[in-house]
Amino acid sequence: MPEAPTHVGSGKVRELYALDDERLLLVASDRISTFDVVLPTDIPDKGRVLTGLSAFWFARTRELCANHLLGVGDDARSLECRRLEMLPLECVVRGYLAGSGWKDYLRSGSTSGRVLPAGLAESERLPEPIFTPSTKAVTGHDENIDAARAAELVGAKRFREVEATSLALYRFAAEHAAERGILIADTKFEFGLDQDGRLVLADEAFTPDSSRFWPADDYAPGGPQPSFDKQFVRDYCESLGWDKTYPGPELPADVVEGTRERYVEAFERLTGVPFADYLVDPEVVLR
Ligand code: Q0Z
Repeated sequence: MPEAPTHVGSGKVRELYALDDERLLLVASDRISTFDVVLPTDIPDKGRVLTGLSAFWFARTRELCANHLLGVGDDARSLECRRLEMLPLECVVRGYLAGSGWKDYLRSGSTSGRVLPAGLAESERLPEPIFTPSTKAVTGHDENIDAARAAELVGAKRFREVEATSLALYRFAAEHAAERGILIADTKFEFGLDQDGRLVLADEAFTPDSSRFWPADDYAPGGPQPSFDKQFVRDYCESLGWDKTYPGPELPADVVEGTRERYVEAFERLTGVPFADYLVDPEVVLR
């Protein structure tokens, strides 16, 4: 008899289980967070959309970098993964100036120790994508660090490898997404090492939870951009005057349904696969 998976970790909206010594199961729930708070209302199919997108990108980028994907669960919301020795680094690539990159730039003209051109506007496309690693904070926000600090954490040679690999992955996905009307403003990767010390892409890849997705049609630098997936949720929460502390508000049915449609739209635009086909046979995104 196969043993029941052991729960080994929780993220905000995902759970991690050990299948055996070599394999993990990463399960994406339908929970949604906004302003760093997980809301009490689920978005049906969100976990399946994110799992399908991750699997799609892992399959499409395997020539650029090995990854941890072993298979997609029949439930369409779980990924069977190779268990790795994780690097203590959040590998962030920014193609546009948003979030903490923009905040850093306003204060110092730089982010993660990288000096940027003067006069950039919020959400502006950068002259070229930049690698802005951060440390994994156990609680609170990840802290942007410079290349020297990142190289201390993983070694200079490994640092150069994760930087080059991260930039190549971002360029590939950003170009694919832009052709389909979605700007990937920035993204976060986690890498691990296999038994032979080879670099392996782990965790999730180019999901709207690990990346900023913007609708290309509405792109207008000079201020914050609407989120492809979460904008209805943010607008609704702002309309309440909620103070962004726990507990978050319940979402009304129209916000839930509109948000679900945006996730499914992102899935279908990026993969080219009807979401209903993915639910019937999750491995369709791997082909
Ligand atoms: C990923 C995380 C989640 C909680 C550990 N292939 C791997 N090998 C070893 N460790 C990990 C992976 Cl993906 C690993 N996390 C992040 C994900 C819930 C934490 F779904 N932590």
